[in-house]
Amino acid sequence: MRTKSFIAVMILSISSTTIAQEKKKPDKKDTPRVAVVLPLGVVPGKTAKLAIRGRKLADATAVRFKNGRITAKIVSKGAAPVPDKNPDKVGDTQVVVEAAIPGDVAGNLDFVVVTPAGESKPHMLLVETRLPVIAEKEPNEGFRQAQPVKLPVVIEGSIDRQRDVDVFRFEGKAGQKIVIEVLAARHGSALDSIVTLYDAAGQQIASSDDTKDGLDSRLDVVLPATGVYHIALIDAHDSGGPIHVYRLLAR
Ligand SMILES: [Ca+2]
Ligand SMILES: [Ca+2]
Repeated sequence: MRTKSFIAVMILSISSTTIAQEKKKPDKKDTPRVAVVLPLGVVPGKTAKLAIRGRKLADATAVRFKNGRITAKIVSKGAAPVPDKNPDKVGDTQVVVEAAIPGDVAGNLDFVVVTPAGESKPHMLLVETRLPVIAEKEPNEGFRQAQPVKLPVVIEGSIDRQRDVDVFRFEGKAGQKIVIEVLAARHGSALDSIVTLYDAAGQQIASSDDTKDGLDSRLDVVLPATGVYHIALIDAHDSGGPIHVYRLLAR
C-alpha cells in the first residue's frame, strides 16, 4: 500500500511540478479520519441518529453514503470527550447525523465524512437484515440478572463502565450448533471482548478472547445438553465506556 501511494505521489508531482512546488503540500494531518460510529449499526426502515467519532471531524460539511438514496443531516459537530485518552484510536472530534435508512437496503453501508481538508476513507455502518436486533438492558451483571434472549438474535450493547459484565440467558437443545460472535474492535470499538458460555449449573462450556483475525471473540459450540445457558461478555482489560460498543450475534 505504501509503495502504491508513493508512486501516486510521484506521478502527481511529475505531472504538475510547478504547481506542486508553489502550492502548499496537502497536509495529511488535516485529513478527516473516522474511528467509530455509535451505534455500530442500524435497522433498515428507520431514521438513525449516528455519532461519528474520529480525528478532524469538527468542520464536517457533509456525511455522504455510497448508497445515494441515504441522506444524512448534520445535527451537531465539534470536540468529543476522550475517555481513555487515546484519541488516535477513538477520535477526539465527532459529527452527529440523522440518517434515514430505507427499509429495503441489502446490507452494510459505507460512508465518508467530508471536510474542507478532504474526505475520510470509507467507514462501514452495519445493517442487520436477517436477524432480529435487540438492545442490551442493564442491569445484566450476573446469572441472576441475566437478560433473557431468544436465538437467533443480534444484541446491541456496550461495556459501558469499568468491569461491566453483560450476561444473556437463552434456552438451548442438546446437539444444537450455535455460533456466538462479537462485532466490535474490527469496526472501531474500544472493546477487546471476551465471551464465555456457561451451562445452567454455572460451569464454563467454552470461552473466546481473540481470534486469528483480531480482538473480537467467536465461539462455535455444540450444546451438550438441553437447558438454560448463559453468555457473558466482558472487556479483556476490565475497561469500559461509551465507545466500548458491540454487536453480539448469537445464532
Ligand atoms: Ca452490564
Ligand atoms: Ca478479545
